[in-house]
Amino acid sequence: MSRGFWGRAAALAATGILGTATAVSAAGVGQPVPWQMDLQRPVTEVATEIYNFHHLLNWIMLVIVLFVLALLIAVVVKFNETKNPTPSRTTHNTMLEVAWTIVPVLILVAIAIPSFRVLRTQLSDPKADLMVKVIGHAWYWSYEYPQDVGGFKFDANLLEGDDQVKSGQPKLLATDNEMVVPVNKIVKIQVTAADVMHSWAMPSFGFKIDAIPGRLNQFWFKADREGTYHGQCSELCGQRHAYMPITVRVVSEQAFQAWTAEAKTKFARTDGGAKFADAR
Ligand SMILES: [Cu+2]
Repeated sequence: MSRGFWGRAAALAATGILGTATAVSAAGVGQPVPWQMDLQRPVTEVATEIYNFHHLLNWIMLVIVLFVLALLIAVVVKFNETKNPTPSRTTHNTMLEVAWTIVPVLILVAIAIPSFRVLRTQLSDPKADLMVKVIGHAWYWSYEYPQDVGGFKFDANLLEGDDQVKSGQPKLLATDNEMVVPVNKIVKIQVTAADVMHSWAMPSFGFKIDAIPGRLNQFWFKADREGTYHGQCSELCGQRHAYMPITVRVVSEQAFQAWTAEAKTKFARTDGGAKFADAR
């Protein structure tokens, strides 16, 4: 039996609210799913911290909204003209004023602590096991792997038409060549652009990073789950901005070795290895 629109919407809203109770609910893994209410399942430490922080904020907001709503209802019911014909002329209440200054400060402090924790993780900059250079082009991404894993580069274009249908990959999110990285390894990406500004964004990894011509941005991730993850360019970069998706395949160490061995022969060699900025 199919539920109507409102039934479905209500069920999803309930899932969304209840979903906040569990650390990780069953939203899309590596890609969005129809009627998704939650964030995509986080697969890195940074993404997990962002996810938990997001849910903590939702709970705090829910409590505040319900509290203010209760106050409003109390005002409407108890202090309307009929019930309360001669209103109080009180203008000051020191205790109340102290309380409504201190309580929000405490709430902000409580929010600041996990917020700074997320920042600390994001900016921790651990030693890289693998460096990959990511270059945004109008309108596709290209990837360069350093000499120690074979020294090659390739483009990743949108998988369209029959190719997309045959691949079984999601529409507008899959690419012909994928960025492949090993699981549980610290991968650092150095991101730049060849023409206009782009942004390399991967929801399951919990970050997006601007790709800016003439500049090198850097970020790291350590995916703790094998799988295929999809993202999109997130900087409005022109006519085909919506058609330059990002696909990352996280595989086992052995599968990664096998892939690099094949990639070395399949893709263009980089002479002397891709040029990487000094990174630890
Ligand atoms: Cu772009």
